Amino acid sequence: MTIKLYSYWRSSAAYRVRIALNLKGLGHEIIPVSLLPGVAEHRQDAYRERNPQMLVPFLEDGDFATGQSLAILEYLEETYPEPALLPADTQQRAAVRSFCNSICCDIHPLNNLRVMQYLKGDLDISDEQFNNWYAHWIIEGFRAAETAAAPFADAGPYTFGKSVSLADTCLIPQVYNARRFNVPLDDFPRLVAVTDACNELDAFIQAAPEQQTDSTDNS
Ligand SMILES: N[C@@H](CCC(=O)N[C@@H](CS)C(=O)NCC(=O)O)C(=O)O
Repeated sequence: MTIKLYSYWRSSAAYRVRIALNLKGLGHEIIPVSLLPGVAEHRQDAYRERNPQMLVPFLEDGDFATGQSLAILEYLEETYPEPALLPADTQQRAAVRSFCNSICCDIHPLNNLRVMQYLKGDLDISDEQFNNWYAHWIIEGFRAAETAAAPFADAGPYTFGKSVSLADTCLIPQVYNARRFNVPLDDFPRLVAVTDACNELDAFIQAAPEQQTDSTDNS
């Protein structure tokens, strides 16, 4: 049974799941859902019936289906445990999950598409105010992420040392977003080093936005 992932090339939440699917070597079909303003397939009936949350990613695995990238990552980890993307040790697992949550729950939602559209559209803020908002929440979150990842620098190239984990699947898409919006990363040398290391791995290369078939969908 083929795994199907409803995805948008520039969706960093979908990017997390694309990386995990590749790391686990799981064959899958990517189904593009355009978030492009004016197209907004994710808000149309056909997609809303599938996922009432009207967000990507959305995963189907046989009869099972779920949205929310963290739920999908945990589902994949439990259903397809090899290679493991969470450490065996309970406390280390909590540390990885805490890192993932800090990105997926405390940074990303503040800079999500619908939030950006509300700020720029309904609240009519200027480009400068928008850029300040965007950078503010990334810098605030990355300060904590840098502090969490820095002690592992001697242990290995990835966020928590020698093994790639769910932390990396969440970090690298957020760094992509930061770069897309020209957020300076000089204060986060460990996060940049981890990103460089991950981006040498085929699983991350193939999951990158520019590698997606819908990357010609301009936004
Ligand atoms: N908490 C959700 C967030 C998903 C999400 O925000 N996806 C974005 C793309 S990265 C989206 O579909 N945005 C559509 C919109 O904001 O209207 C998850 O982790 O899956």
